Amino acid sequence: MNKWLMSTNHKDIGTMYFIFGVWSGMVGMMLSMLIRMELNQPGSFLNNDQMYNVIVTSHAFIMIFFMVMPIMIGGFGNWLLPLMIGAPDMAFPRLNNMSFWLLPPSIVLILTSSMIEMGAGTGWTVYPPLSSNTAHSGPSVDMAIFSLHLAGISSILGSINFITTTMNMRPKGMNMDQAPLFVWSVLITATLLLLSLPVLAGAITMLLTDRNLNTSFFDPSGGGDPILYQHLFWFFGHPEVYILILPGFGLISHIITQESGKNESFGYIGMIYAMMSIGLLGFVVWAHHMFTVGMDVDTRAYFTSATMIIAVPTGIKIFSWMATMNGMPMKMSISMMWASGFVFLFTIGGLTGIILSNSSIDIILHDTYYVVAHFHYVLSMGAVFAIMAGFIQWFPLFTGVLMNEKWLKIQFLMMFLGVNLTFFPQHFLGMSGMPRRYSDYPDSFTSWNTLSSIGSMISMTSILLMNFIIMESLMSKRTVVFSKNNYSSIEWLQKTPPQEHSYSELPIIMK
Ligand code: HAS
Ligand code: CU
Repeated sequence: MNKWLMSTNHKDIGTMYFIFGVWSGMVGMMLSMLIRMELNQPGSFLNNDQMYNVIVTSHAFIMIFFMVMPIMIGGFGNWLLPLMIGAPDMAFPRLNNMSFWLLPPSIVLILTSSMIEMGAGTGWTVYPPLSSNTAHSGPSVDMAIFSLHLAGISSILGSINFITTTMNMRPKGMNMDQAPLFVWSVLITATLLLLSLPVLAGAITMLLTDRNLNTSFFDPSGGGDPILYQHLFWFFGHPEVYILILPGFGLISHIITQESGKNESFGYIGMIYAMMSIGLLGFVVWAHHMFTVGMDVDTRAYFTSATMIIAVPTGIKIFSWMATMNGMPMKMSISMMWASGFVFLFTIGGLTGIILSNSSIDIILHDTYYVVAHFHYVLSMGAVFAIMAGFIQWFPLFTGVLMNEKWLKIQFLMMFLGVNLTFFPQHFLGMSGMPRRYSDYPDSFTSWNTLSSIGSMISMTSILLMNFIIMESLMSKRTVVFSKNNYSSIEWLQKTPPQEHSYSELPIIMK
């Protein structure tokens, strides 16, 4: 019991983050299925528009703060980062425990917030005046704010831990220009978190006092300005989207390098500078989320240009991954299928981002399903594909057992089909003007919406299959045998119990 509750072990804490993240992912997925059921055909299914918006809001919060971040940073970061730099554990093991245990109370707050009174139907952006006490009276929005406070504290403490570990606990011979790319990706992500989260905390605390203590930071009738909230939110919000993808970039680099049989990633130093540029530029493009607030043309020109420049370091990453793959065997491992799926689909999502960055085009597309399609290509097919690739790649390290490869392949193909069927049609809906965060639509949008809902059911089935594959592997206990540090020549040894193996021989440390 205390092994988990009071754990100071980076692997056990990493495992708890994985379990927490997967559980939240299931909740987030069920909410998304409710969304797709409501939108499957015109007319009302839930018969409650406020509830629909509460579901959309909870879905986003849970997927971002309780699924992607805990799994990528908490799960993979805790498990792999100390091992990759050869450290015995994280720098502050008890702080690490506290970072994790702040999350359960935080998710309880966000879930109860949606179950009491009217719920928080504000969207994950929580813009006033919709989130003010006039449009959202009752404690739901306040509880959502407290939930974000806790999740934010958790992330800030975690970031301090990762930065300190990376800086102070490397062996003497390992300079930063020799550190593995995943270590770099987590270091940069932690820096972004440390610089952006306090701004979000400030914004939502100002909202809290506006709601409860009669301040008027965002209320024009008291001299405030709701646009100020949007600036503060997106100064956090844009770096946040790179926080969601950068650790995935790190995972993908390792998987592609390893599975292509190379010793190091193509353009290793360039990959580091690309991630640093993406992180840095991520702080100066925030107003591309606010082109419709009535900005002057110079400001629009600046934010459009600055945003487009991010395609350059991102392109460096894409082309370096492809160069690393050059000459690899045609027969792919399952994790390599996810990794190549990532490179392909993330690029599609990135290109629609470039289209949205044109301020004049964005006036048309803002708040339509085109934006929803864009961010699900970079998240559901970027971040989630990176998580799946990493999870399958390192599953033997985490658990000591092997999954069924044939089922994993079927599961990959189902998921690939499902997510594309769900989100590709949303580009067309967006370009035809279908707005996001509405529970109904005109009849002319029916076909693409039905197709999208069918796609979401295929994705859900593939996730259920993944659960089954994991359970089957844990129950059958096919243990791992490593031959000469070659990961792809893992053999199955059915009879030996997993405890008899030492996993320290695993070749996870690589450049
Ligand atoms: Fe984004 C909205 C622009 C990357 C996530 N994004 C969102 C939202 C989320 C999100 C969650 O400018 C919605 C937030 C909300 O709730 O309202 N995004 C970009 C751009 C990039 C980008 C330019 N986004 C991401 C990543 C995310 C993410 C990564 C999470 C993982 N995004 C926007 C804009 C909006 C937006 C607008 C606001 C829309 C609105 O109206 O609300 C870039 O980082 C993407 C770079 C990647 C590539 C692909 C690889 C590069 C290659 C090099 C060659 C390409 C070139 C481009 C030279 C570009 C291969 C040529 C152009 C062609 C069209 C061919
Ligand atoms: Cu952005």
